[in-house]
Amino acid sequence: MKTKSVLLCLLMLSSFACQNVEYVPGEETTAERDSRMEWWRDARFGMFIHWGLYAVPAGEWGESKNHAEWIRTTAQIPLDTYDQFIDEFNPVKFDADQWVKLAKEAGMKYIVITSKHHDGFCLWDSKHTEFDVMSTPFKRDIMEELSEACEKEDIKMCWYHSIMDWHHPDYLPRRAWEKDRTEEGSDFDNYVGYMKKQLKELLSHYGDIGVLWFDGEWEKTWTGNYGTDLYHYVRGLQPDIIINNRVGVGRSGMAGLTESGEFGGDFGTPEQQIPATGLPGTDWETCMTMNKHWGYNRVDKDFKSTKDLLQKLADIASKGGNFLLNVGPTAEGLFPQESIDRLKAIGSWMDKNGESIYGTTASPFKHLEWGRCTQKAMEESTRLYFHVFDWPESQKLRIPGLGSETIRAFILADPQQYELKITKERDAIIIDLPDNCPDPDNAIVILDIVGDPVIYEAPKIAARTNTFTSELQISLNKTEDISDIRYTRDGSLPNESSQIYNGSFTITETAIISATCFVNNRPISATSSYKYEKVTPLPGRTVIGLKSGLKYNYYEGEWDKVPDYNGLTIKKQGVADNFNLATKEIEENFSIDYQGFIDIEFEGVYTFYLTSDDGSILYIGETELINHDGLHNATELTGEIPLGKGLHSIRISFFEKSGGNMLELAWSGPQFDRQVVKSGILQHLN
Ligand code: FHN
Repeated sequence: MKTKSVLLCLLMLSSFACQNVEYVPGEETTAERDSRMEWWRDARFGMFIHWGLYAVPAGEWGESKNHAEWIRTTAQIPLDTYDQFIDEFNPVKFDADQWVKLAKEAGMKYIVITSKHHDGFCLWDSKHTEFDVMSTPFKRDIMEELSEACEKEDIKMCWYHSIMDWHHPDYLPRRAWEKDRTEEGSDFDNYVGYMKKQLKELLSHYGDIGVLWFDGEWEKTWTGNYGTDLYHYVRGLQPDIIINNRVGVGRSGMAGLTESGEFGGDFGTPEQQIPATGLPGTDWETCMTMNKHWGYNRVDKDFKSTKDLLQKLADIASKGGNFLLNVGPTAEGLFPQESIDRLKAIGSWMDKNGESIYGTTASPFKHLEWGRCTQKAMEESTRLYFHVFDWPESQKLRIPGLGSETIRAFILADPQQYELKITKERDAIIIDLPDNCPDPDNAIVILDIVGDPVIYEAPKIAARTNTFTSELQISLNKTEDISDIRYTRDGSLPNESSQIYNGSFTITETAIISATCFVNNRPISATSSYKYEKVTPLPGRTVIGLKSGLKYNYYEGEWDKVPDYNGLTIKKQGVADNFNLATKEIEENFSIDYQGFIDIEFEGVYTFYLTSDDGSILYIGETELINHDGLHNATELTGEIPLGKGLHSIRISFFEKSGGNMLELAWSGPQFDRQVVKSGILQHLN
């Protein structure tokens, strides 16, 4: 064989070798990761489907109709009773092609379906359990039919898979109320082995899978090491698959983002909420129900409007995230009509405006009064998509602080792309709009600009508190160094003769600070404005006979909010050194009511930071300063209050239902930065 042909063969062999690149943990380059994430980042919009045995009871059990996919736990249904749903699951109206077409026509690019939810029931033909769809009268592999339908429609098939499994004998822990299911002989590593075998089925027999959406990772048996191992295992089966952060631990509750230091998979998963701002450098996807339940609930008709869903889609895309919108099919295999109606309406909007969502990146603006913005880089220009939620009556669309040279503007839905007039006013670009709004839910106005966007943010106005009792220091900051900040104290619009900011200044009376960035005496940014009010402090008291610590009353019971203590039996009472739950006797279903005094050494405005899981209410004197009541994970609310020197009564009422519990009160004042309230200044009257 001639040298040349040998070389050619070697080259061919090496190219084949490259095409079957194995996944090697830790060896993925940024470029390779970007390539793997590209379809997902461009897609922006997917369908979540929660479907399983729980569709049979459809949320109803006994007197309650508010259950859904958690029904086995929320209704405390024993395993053998729940297993009977197997004989009733026969979704004869299920049509995979119809489902996939509904998703595609809605503009969704991927479908994430519950291959197995927490109840452990498997929607595919698994060789590793009888608790699967082949044991039902339906006897069809739903995942096979769906993956084939997705293949036909070029929709990415993705699996939701619950780590938590309330059915498998080796999964731990058991449900607290399942007294009859011993943990004896259970081996969690056996369960992990079972889960891996099932994942191998799901990643071997159904084609390329776009995303593995893990869930149910929050119980103490699942660890970061299990998570990292499972991530590598799954990538080893399908190297190009994308895996969410719930494979690991450290997800900050429903905020869905992984705490630093923990392994976060490929993207964060805010649930039923949208982050307040974009998260530069972080891939994330908000998942959300259309009504109040993930799984089908027959009586839940509280569906979000199409307008609300479209504006959520725009808000999420403007922050660089994906939107995973849920459908909970019925036991017959049908999407609820309310879901179909919304999917179709969203689809008709996407037909005209999808370009403003797909393949876009986050807004270059921090805030737009009338809507949102997404953007797309072109060759020598950038296309800005303005999502106008509130069509201005003036027919003038005001884009603040845009320093870029404009090229043209037009309505995306306008087939003629009629050019709209563009003018400049102070720092803003003004686009003249037609009087007829093309879409009251979200109308897209396109503005093409030269190069990358040049945005001048309005100056930031900062002070320690929003109110003050004697004086307050004000500072102004900006994000670039080419301009001067000019400001006024009476709320008037700064102009070329207004005071130039050259360092923080003090106010001693109520003032409205307004600030704008100027270059060559021309405003280039929007104007920030904030009112700082001078207030009278609540008078402190002198109280004789105080002792250190707080009085507390301790109660046990099950509540969804801070209870009304009148008529409740006090289980225990005494003196606590601080607001720290140290006197609790159990981890769930308890409430503690703390009362005492806090000693204020210097008059001024104090900020309190109340963190709790579950609910809490902070009272200072007669003021309910922070109401952080209700069921939630450990999150913080703040409040500020002007206090005179001396003693002020303080009270925190707290309750915990289930899951983690914690309570912490921190504060900052005229003489100190944020710190946990120290025990030494808390006192009580015997
Ligand atoms: O417990 C599940 C819940 O049933 C649902 O699947 C959601 C969807 O993301 N995830 C968990 C709650 O965070």
